[in-house]
Amino acid sequence: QDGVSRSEEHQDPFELVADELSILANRLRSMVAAEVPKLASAAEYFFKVGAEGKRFRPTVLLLMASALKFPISDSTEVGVLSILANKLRTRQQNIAEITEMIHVASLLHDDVLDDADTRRGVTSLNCIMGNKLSVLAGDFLLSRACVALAALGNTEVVSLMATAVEHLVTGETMQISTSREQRRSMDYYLQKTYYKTASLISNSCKAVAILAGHTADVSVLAYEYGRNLGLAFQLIDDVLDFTGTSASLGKGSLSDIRHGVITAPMLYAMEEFPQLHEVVDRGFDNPANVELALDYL
Ligand code: GRG
Repeated sequence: QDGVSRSEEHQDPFELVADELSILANRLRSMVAAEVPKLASAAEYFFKVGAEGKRFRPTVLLLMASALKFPISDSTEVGVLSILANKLRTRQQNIAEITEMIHVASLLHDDVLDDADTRRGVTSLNCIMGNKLSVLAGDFLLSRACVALAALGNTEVVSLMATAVEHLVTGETMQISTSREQRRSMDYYLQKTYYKTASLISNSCKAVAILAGHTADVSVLAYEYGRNLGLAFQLIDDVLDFTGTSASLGKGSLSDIRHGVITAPMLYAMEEFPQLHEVVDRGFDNPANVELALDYL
């Protein structure tokens, strides 16, 4: 089997970076420590054991860092090259930390916008500490991410990550302010999904490639990989919103439809069943209408 053993083939990707993930968890907790006690407890909330989420983005980035590590031979145990390789690897790990901080900042703001009561299987921060502190904690995490980015001293990487933040905001805006036509367009959905989910993953994958000194063609491939993975991740997330349970999702199911957000499963169903357009037009404030739409899915 092309030199890949059965056990390697089926290895859990999260397991492959388990040690690095626990180092990342500790580093994140110290990176988000705030001076004022209220802000400190708000900022650390989603970095505490039990509220850390799946850590999909750090896992992808740590695996990307391992695949794109600075190439030195195994015999180079000590010396300038191995010191350099370790230094570059640490910088790649920093991107995983920065990305998770940006991601959590977006979740904090998202829960305020959606008035969500559950996130990552625990009560949302806005429910516990209120909207004001949730927004401030998100702002705080973003500024800590900026400090960590600046420390890397690479302007191209700063620009990539800032663009990803801009795209998160753009994608969320596209989601909350859509016209009737836009809500029914697959192109609009894919564009919004790129901004809202895939851009952070693709730009951070590219940053990981750049920080190990790879050429432009490699960093573009890393970007494309992240973009496709991010789009696939969101498509699956959108299906799970219909099929998952509160326990498996860490939040209530059917949240998209209840918020009037039309995602890919509904768009495909609308293509197949034109009568569904009328149901969608009526909106989903009425639970009976939600049930009616679900019959088509
Ligand atoms: C402050 C950066 C910033 C942005 C503000 C609110 C907003 C603009 C953007 C929201 C973007 C958003 C929540 C996109 C959804 C991305 C997504 C798929 C989240 C869920 O990711 P998972 O499943 O979550 O990886 P866990 O909890 O496992 O980390």
